[in-house]
Amino acid sequence: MDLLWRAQAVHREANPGYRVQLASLLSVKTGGCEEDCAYCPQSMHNSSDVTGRPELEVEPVLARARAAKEAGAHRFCMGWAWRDIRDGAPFEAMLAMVRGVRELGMEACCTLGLLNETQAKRLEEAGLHAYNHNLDTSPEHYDRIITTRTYQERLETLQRVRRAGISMCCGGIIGMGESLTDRASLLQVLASMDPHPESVPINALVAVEGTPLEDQPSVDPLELVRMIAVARILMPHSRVRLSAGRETMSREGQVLCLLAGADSIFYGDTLLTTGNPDVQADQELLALAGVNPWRDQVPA
Ligand code: SAM
Ligand code: DTB
Ligand code: SF4
Repeated sequence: MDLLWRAQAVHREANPGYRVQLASLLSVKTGGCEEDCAYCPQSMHNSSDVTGRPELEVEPVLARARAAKEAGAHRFCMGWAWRDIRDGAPFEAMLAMVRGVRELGMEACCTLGLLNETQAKRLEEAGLHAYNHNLDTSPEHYDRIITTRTYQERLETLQRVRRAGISMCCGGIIGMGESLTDRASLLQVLASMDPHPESVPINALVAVEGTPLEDQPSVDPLELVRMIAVARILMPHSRVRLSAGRETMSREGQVLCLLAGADSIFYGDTLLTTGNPDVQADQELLALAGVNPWRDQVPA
């Protein structure tokens, strides 16, 4: 109760006029990823890997963005299952998608894996608002989750994103066998960044069959509430996103997360490859909680 109270006090002071941002998510390039992230259904190291799905082209992606906007989304996030995106046709198509989303008057976010300096700069020039690149867990627990790339490589991409002037979306996942100290350690890394990441997604593991984490017990929603509350207290002005894991949560659990300081949700029937509450259920949830979606004009 004390934690919730403190988180709420911080949140109300730092973000007056309580509002929740609705972000829609679309997987543009699905599956076949070279990395071995133990949680991820899209890794080619996992038998869950979804193969044979063609990469989406610019027009269908923009049609989805338009539909998301009409349904009330404020931000459009696009995912690519890459270790690092190749220059050439895929990168050019991705830039066209970013420009198209911006022309619709939405915030554009994308997640493409590791980036080099030139790629970061070109993304900024195309008008990208935010780059999502999660640290996922603590530096101490990381090696048990991913072996094909290091924490340090992730941090370097984040630094390039910052230097290019793109806002940073960086968070993690709970429920991957980590200790409470690991959770604290991840939050410490994030909160030690200066400035803090503008956006901090907190995901509860979706344990997908065929991944090494398939048998992990499901996350107690109160654990998610705690993680969000501590993130809010440590990073008062960041947007804390209640991300994966909502589909199996009760409305009450989700309302507690909002109360603890979450001010964004993924909005739309799917995340990347797994489900999410449907749009109508979310509209009802927000109305019942008396929370207003973010409707402001997106800054140029
Ligand atoms: N390949 C890029 C990368 O890893 O940065 C972008 C896509 S990746 C799927 C985006 C994020 O989704 C991951 O960093 C992870 O935090 C989250 N994620 C993936 N699978 C998940 C799962 N089963 N449960 C919860 N979060 C998950
Ligand atoms: C983030 O932290 N969570 C989103 C977004 N960033 C890209 C992705 C969640 C993916 C959940 C598993 C899936 O649907 O494949
Ligand atoms: Fe999945 Fe991204 Fe890891 Fe690839 S890099 S396996 S898409 S989380």
